[in-house]
Order: sequence, then C-alpha cells, then structure tokens
Amino acid sequence: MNLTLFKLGYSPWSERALWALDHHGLARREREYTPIFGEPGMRLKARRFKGRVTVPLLVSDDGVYQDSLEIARYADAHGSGSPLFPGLAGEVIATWNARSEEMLGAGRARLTSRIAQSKAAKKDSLKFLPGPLRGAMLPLANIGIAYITRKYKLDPTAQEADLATIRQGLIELRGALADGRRNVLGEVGFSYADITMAVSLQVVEPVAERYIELGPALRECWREPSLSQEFSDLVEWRDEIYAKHRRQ
Ligand SMILES: N[C@@H](CCC(=O)N[C@@H](CS)C(=O)NCC(=O)O)C(=O)O
Repeated sequence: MNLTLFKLGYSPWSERALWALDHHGLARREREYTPIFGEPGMRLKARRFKGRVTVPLLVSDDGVYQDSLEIARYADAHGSGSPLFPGLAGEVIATWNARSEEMLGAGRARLTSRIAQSKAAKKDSLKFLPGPLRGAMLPLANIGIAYITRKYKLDPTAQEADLATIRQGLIELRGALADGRRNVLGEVGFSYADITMAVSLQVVEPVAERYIELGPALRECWREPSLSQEFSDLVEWRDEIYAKHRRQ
C-alpha cells in the first residue's frame, strides 16, 4: 500500500494521525504542509478540487482520508499494532475525540491571538524559510494569522469562553482517570481515547520538544500556565502516556 501523509509537524491534529500510523508500523511518505502555499499541490495529489482541505490528510491507493480520526481508523484496519479502537469502544472514543476537537479548537483561537502579539513567535512560525529571511518576511506570518483566523472563524473576543472550554475538557479527563486509572477507557487499556486526550494537553502545556518541536517563543504561546498548574496531574499523565506509548 502506497501512503502519503500531508502534515504539519508541530500541529496536534497531525500528531494524532502520526501517532496512530506509528503505533501500527505503517510506513508512509510524509509531506510537510505549508498553509496557503501548500494547498494547490495537496489538492492535486488528493484530487480534491472543491471544499475545505485540512491536514493531516492521508492519500492511499484506495482513497483519501481527511481527518485525524479517519486516519487513525484507517491505521487500525491496515496496521499491525494492538487495536486502538478495541471491541465496541468506537462510539465512546468518538465522543472523547469530539471533546478533544473542542479543546484544540479553543486552544487554536487563544494561541493564534498570542502569536499575533509576538514577533519572536511569528519568526518561529516561518520555519520553512531560511533563518536570515524570517525577520524580513514577518508580513507573511501576519497573512498566515489572518488566513487561519478567517478559515477557522476564530473569535479573538471569546478568550474567556475558550479557556472555559479547555478547562471543561480537563475536568472530564480527570474524572475518567479517577481512582488511579491510567487509561481513559480504564480496564480496556491503551486506546485512541488516550492518544486524542493526551494530545489535547498540547494547548495546556506542550509536550517535550523531542516529540513536538516548537522552539521557545512558540512554546510559550501554546502554554496556559494557570491550567497547567491546576491540572498538573493530567500533564504528568500525558507525559507518562507519551513515555510508554510514543516513539521518541
Ligand atoms: N478535525 C480535523 C482538523 C484538522 C485541522 O484543524 N487542521 C489544521 C491544523 S493542523 C490545518 O490544516 N491548518 C492549516 C490550514 O488550514 O491551512 C482533524 O482532526 O484532522
């Protein structure tokens, strides 16, 4: 099977798909996506000429999978690792994934506002350019911010509501992990529910650089110091899940 994955290396949405593909040992070609400029090439390869396209996007011989959850299900059907959607857990996992989508969506709105105010973070977000060019190309970062704000209908005035959305997800995760449970689905063991919720913590306290490289300025923009402190038990849990189940 020929697989090509379009992804953004620093993005938690892409991380969910990469983790599932790695878990199942599925080899693929990876194409790093550049917002705006990378779109025509990706549309051509995926033969998707209409509608919205996002990454991660997986092109295989038998179709195009656009959404990290779909890619993870694909990996489960074609890979060799233990199932990430075991038995009848699919629906429950979809509910956790929906919760993760809300958290990441709220996080995207908050961190985009923070990047908009940080010259250093804007420079870091132009990693696809050679270092010396980044300063001169800062207007490009502003175009990118405006594009993402429009595409995902981000509302910079909803900062408090977004923070509350992330917090609510964390409260639910804490409930699932009560009484010493180390997996979101308890006795079922490691599943995609752990992946999607562990990755959601990225908008609270980014995981170590060896897993997702951000650089210091961008890293600061992804952090929610108040939540990171209040939910340090969950940050610890996320680190443990990564150490146990994610390749270095
Ligand atoms: N539900 C989708 C969300 C994907 C998503 O939001 N992707 C964003 C973040 S990586 C993206 O493609 N951003 C770049 C762009 O829109 O150009 C998934 O889980 O795959």
